[in-house]
This record gives sequence, C-alpha cells and structure tokens, in this order.
Amino acid sequence: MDLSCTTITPDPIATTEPPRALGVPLTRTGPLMPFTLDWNDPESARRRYEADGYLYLRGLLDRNQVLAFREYYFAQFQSTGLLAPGSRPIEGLCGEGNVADGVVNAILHRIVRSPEYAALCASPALVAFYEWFFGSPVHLHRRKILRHTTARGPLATGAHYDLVYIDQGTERLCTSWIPLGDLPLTTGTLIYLEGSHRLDVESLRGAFPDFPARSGWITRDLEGLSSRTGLRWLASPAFAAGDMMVHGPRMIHASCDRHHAGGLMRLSTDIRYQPKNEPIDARWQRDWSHDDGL
Ligand SMILES: O=C(O)CCC(=O)C(=O)O
Repeated sequence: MDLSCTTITPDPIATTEPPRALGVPLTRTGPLMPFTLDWNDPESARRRYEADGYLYLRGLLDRNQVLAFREYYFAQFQSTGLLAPGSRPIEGLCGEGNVADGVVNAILHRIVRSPEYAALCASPALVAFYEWFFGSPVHLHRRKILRHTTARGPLATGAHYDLVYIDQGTERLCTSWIPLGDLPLTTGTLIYLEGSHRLDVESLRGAFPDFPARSGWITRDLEGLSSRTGLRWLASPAFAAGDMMVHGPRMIHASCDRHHAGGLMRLSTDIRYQPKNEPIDARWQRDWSHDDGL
C-alpha cells in the first residue's frame, strides 16, 4: 500500500494557534508533555500517570498498521459522499456532501465488529504496554468507539471524565485515545484539563447550566471551565499516526473545534484496558452501537 501522501502538509493556521472551542480561542492553555517509556522502569510511568493524569506516548504503535486502518476505515465510506471527490481514502479529506446519520451509523456498526479493528485495538504493542503498565494480564473492554469529524460536525466533544460512563467496575482503568492519522490540532483533537484528575467535580455543580447533563458532559464551555477552575487546557499541536494518549477515568478531557483549512478529518478511537482480575463493568462487554445508551 502506498502510504506516501499521509505525511500531512502542516495546516498553515495550525502550529501556533491555541485550541478553540465554540469558535473562540482558549486563553489558558499549555502543551501536553510526551513521556518516553523506559521499559526497565514501569514505576516511572505509573508515577507520571499518577502525577499528570495522562501519558502521551509518541510512536508507541506501528505507524503503518495505524495508517492501513485509516485507509480501510475511509474506504468504507467511499460511495457515501463523505470524502472529497478525487481524494484517496487514506487522506481522509471531507467532501461537501452531508451523509445521513443512519448511513454513518450502519457503516460504523460494521467497522467496530471488523477483524481489522480488532487487530488494531489488540495490537502487540498496545497489549505489551498495558501488561507492563498494570503488571498483570489485561482485559480490553469490548465496547470500543471510533469517531471521525467532518466539516459540518458533529460538534466537538464536551468536557467530561470517563468514570461517569464506566463506573461499575474498577477505577484501575485506562482509556487509550488513539489518533488514526497525522492529525494537527485543527482537526479537533483531544485536549485535557491539567491536573483535573484531582478536582472535586461536585464543586462544579450549579456552575454550568447543563451540569450534570444527561450526556455526562460537564459543559461545552471549555473557556468557562478553565476560568472557573483556574486550570489550563493541554493540547498537542499535532499527533502522529502511532501516537497514543493514555488517560485515567477521572481526567477531564474534551475535543476542540475542527477548523482545518485543508478539509482534513480527525479519525480516532477510544478504547479501554484494565487488569483482568479487577471488577469489570458488564455494560461495556458488548460491541458499540449508536443506540446502546452508554
Ligand atoms: O474523541 C473524542 O472526541 C472524545 C474521546 C473521549 O472522550 C475519550 O477518549 O474518552
């Protein structure tokens, strides 16, 4: 497979601009700090994860496998009008067409059950990392989520933490957020509220009109949340295929606006690993479907 055009030309507005949410640049921001694994010292990774609430692991995964999956994913949408005319699926450039939710969901339903996706989510590097990190055999939650952004939406993901959705098992659970491609910030990548894994979230009750919302989101007003808490939003100017974020169940995160000048779509997956011998939330042991209520 020719993966040559997958080194994305930098988005001219991308590199120095802070993340935006609801159309406004965020004012309290900082960089996500990459962590270099020392395979002889799992404690150092655990300490960093405890301290920061996340690990930013550059190049952990097999880049070619990630890009091959990107190609496979967007190829499934080729006849739907999602992709820019004349572009190759691996580029993930969005067309003008508005694809009906039903069509997108039917395709997603199939992809999350595909052997290609299973192989990506249980790739040797990923499993080796979690076995090393937890120091035990691991369990991958079957409910795994794929998301792509388009020019029209869906809107960015509001600020939330994962324990709201997955609280009937152990808290020794990590989410892997995996960029599936070379993705500048302007594709609407994930951002983290610094140190928010130590925040008393209850103290935010009443601070935002919709919190606690049925969606589980604290708010879409990311600027308001950082101003209320005094915490910065941490972002990476660009993720590369092969990178992986790891975050804990209490770490508040969101995605920022997508406004990539060249029409590049963000494709990512979020999946969850935990030690095998810890309590497991039974609701997450079925494949994702858009109406599963979780
Ligand atoms: O990718 C997103 O927009 C949200 C992902 C997320 O909430 C997660 O990884 O837990």
